[in-house]
Amino acid sequence: MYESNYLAGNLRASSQGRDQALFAKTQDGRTLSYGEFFKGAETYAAALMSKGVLPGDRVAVQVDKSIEVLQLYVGTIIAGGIFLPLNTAYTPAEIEYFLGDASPRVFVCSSKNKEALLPVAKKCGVAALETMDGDGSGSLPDLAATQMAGVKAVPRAKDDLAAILYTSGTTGRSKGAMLSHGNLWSNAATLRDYWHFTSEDRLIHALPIFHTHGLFVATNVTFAAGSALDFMAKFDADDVLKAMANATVLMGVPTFYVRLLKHEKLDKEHTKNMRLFVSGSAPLLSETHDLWKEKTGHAILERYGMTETNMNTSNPYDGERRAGTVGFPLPGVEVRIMDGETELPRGEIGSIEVRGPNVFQGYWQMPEKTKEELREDGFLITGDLGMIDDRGYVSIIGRSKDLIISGGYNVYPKEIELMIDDIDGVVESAVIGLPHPDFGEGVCAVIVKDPHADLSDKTIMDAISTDLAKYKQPKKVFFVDELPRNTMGKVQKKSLRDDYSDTFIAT
Ligand code: MLC
Ligand code: AMP
Repeated sequence: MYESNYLAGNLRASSQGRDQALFAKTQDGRTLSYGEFFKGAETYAAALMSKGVLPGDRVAVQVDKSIEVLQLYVGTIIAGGIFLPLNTAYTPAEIEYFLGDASPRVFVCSSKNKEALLPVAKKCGVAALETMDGDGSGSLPDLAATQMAGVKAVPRAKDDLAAILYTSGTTGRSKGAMLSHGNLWSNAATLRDYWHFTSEDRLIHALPIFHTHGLFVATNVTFAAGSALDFMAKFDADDVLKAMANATVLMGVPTFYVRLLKHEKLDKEHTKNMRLFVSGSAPLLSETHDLWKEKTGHAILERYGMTETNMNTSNPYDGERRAGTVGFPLPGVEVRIMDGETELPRGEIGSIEVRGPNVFQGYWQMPEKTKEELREDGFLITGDLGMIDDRGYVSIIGRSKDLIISGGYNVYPKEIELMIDDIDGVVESAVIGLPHPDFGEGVCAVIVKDPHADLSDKTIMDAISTDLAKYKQPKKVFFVDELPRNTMGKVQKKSLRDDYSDTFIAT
């Protein structure tokens, strides 16, 4: 029934014949078997088709986390559509850009946001606006409930698109990374094998499901192995610690581990059922790695990925998991360190480039951007700086792209600088990331104002907060007389980061 659809067929195959096996348990105690999950996904596929979704149509989704969202994801794939998840923190102004750029056939939002988003959807020519809430209710679930399961999957090949995930851009404009059926499945199968996932596993799923980490790494690997999910609405250290009694794996961003380490009950006893702790999306401090090992006896396995590539490298399952490194290139993935057009030898720092079946198809309707970052030989210029040591471990040393990663969310300074510079009385601004004990990096704005302007941090925040997602908003604003510049006139963000480095860290 699913065979002709590359991704859906593969996701389904691993649990074939095991329809009674547990797929997910939610926090309110609801359990869902694989059979029930896929039946529900088929009704979502039928609902989307009844709304006119044709192969290649985009289905944009900004809703609270629920199992039904995963059914909608798989249902979109079964219907031959392209799933386009959006961060729940995005404001209507931010959503307008995505809907305008991707022209989805269907947009699914929370019922609480419907009033604000209806005019936005109309303006962008979206044919159908549907609702879906965290408790599984809404107009789309209602429609799905009237549909029959058993719909035949729409044929889709390996190179057809399965998803578009927007990543913010250095110019301030977000870019839609196009991921194919083959991109997603190859990575899921590789990670299942590399991390020894089996049907005996139970993964604590506390990540959001609008990004690669929670949607593809955690969920697709679970499908690929026929494992089960402990499905949580959001990260809560208490809940996660409790779940460890029956679970085997946790995937998280470094903030998860930092917060769990603060929990008084974290010890070897509470983690004894667990076999694997995975960290990624942002750098894990060696200090966090070492403390975790000391308290739990487990070495966190750090891996490195990107929206454009899924996962690229991973520390080994067996063998030394080296703190401060992201391990080895995954099977089938090539990593090289470049200085311009020259490949550097081991031990030298340069630009990290990756190639493999995991690497995306390019940016949606941005051929020029795609050309800038995806080389003709298939290597993607990641924008990360790193090196490979003599044993083959890859380390990320920094970034050539001007990017802040806060609690695993990417924040591109340019987007915020453009908004701040638009405020009356602002001469110019620089947005930087400063060391933050909880989020890794905290967003800060350094602003030069007109000496006669009556501006305070409050007036700045008032001016940008309506249109900017909360996690992107500066947690601190500084006013200065001028920004430091080099001889070329370029703002020296490193010097600013040094000047304000203690802002969030008590000295
Ligand atoms: C929430 N806030 C954040 C924030 N998350 N601010 C900065 N950065 C963040 N990441 C804001 C809240 O709005 C709130 O504002 C205040 O900070 C404190 O919120 P909180 O209650 O402590 O936050 P919480 O809801 O617990 O969320 C923190 C978190 C969450 C770390 C659990 O951000 C999270 O789940 N992050 C994971 C992101 C992720 O999945 N990244 C993967 C990308 S994929 P106020 O003012 O209202 O108090 C990728 C590729 C790869 O990168 O390699 O994986
Ligand atoms: P995103 O665009 O959200 O997919 O973020 C991808 C970026 O996150 C990468 O280019 C890296 O800069 C960063 N990243 C992901 N994993 C790690 C890691 N383990 N260590 C350091 N940075 C990471």
